[in-house]
Amino acid sequence: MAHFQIVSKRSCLHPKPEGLLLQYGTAGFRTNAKHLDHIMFRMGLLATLRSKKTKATIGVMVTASHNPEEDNGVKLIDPLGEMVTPTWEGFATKLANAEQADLVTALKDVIEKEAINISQEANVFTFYAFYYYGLVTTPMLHYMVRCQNTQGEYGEATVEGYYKKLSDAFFQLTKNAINCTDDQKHLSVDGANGIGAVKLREMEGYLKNELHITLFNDGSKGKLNYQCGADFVKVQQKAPTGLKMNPGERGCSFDGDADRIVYYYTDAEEKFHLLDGDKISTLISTFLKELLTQAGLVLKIAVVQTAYANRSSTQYLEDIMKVPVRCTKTGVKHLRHAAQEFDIGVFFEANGHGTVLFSTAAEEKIQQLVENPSTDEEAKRAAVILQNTVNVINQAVGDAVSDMLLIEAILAIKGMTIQQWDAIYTDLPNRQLKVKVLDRRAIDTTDAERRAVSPAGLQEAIDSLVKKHRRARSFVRPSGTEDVVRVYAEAETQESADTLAYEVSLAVYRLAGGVGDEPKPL
Ligand code: G16
Repeated sequence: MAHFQIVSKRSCLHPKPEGLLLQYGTAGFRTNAKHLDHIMFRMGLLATLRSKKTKATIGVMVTASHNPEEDNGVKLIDPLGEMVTPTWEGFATKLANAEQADLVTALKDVIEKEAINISQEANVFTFYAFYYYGLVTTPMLHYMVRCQNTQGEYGEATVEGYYKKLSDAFFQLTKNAINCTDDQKHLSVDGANGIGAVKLREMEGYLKNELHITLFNDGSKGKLNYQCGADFVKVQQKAPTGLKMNPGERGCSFDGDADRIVYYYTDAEEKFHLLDGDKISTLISTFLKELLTQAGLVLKIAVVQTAYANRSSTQYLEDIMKVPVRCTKTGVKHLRHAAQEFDIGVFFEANGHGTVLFSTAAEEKIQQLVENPSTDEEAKRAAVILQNTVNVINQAVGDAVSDMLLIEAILAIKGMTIQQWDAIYTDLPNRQLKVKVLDRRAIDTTDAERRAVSPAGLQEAIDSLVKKHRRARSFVRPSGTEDVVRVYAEAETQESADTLAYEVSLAVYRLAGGVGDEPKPL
């Protein structure tokens, strides 16, 4: 009982502002940092319980990720480096919203529901809980939690271990490069003024001569995610500020905590071309499928997307590549879940957040092929590349650095320029907007967020607006990381997509309790 008295006393040092209600959203709690003190304290408590329950290391990541500098956030990371389960997300919300006097009851409720034996498990948690890594990217923490809980089988649970594992696999892959000139080894990286820039600087030494990085927005000046970073580039469809690139050269942007990446280039006419998460998953799945064929391996490969995926990408994957495609709700935890149903599950959100999962059986089959002396030369080469691909990928979570190395390796191995990659299919023009409403929970959705079920009349309004445009599609959903409703529209022309996005925004504003100025045409 003494535990609870201590918790009660200490929690008074981190009081919950009365009446403040926060939800464990798409990726944890995310809001203005000044509202998060009590949340951080309470998530420390919950991580302790989760660790006792699982008898494993649990990660706690503090990050504002793609959000503005004044925001912050916290999320819990489960034993294999994945997001915490939905049940525990529910506990997190309950704990976060318990008034001061009810906190201990809320804690006891979790302990009871999950049958946690606090005294028996206390040592396990204490041992892991104070292992402090300092500043790392979100995916590095996910990676380390996984390494720790697999007793090092996944890799060494240190920053150096991470750099070494990824760079070694990258070197093995680039040995297969076709005529890779120094120019082709060059990449401009926008670090979003976040931790990814710092870590990439540290990692550069490990990459030696295989990748020449010019780093922009490295945090030495400029604000986190401000006019730069993957979210800015994807939503605004333009290059980040501060980045200097010649026409035709490759560039990429990380987000603030380096779990997302998007690529781009500018053509001779200075037109900006974005290669987002959909283009990335197409490149990766095509590469993997070709290797499986060369290796003679029969493994079920699929791509998981969300409603934001450009319809051209889905059609290309299904119709041309003959790769099954699944659609889930936004949030990598949902995509990951769907990806686990396949031997190889490539999951990417259009915003550049994603990775690839390999089942244990798939990894074993690849391994057997590599080790089998009777494997023919072509099959063996493909199997070795597959094995190194597994090693360069951070299967724990989407990881900008790991994704970047994989993409660079694929382009080098295929001898492919960014223009050739871009030409695989042509995106339908699209537009994303945000609408402020009184309470974004007024919007409820179904069918992997592709249809709105409330407020009444909204979906009907969207349906009739969509009909006015060619090859059009639109949906709305409440954000889980910002206090806004997101609107997505795509259509045959940019003008059409912009008009549709504006019209749907107006419908949201009028039917879902819009606040502030009415949306204006773009
Ligand atoms: C987080 C999630 C992503 C999600 C994004 C936006 O990204 O991890 O899965 O796509 O938020 O979510 P929403 O549209 O609900 O605001 P990050 O990079 O901020 O961790």
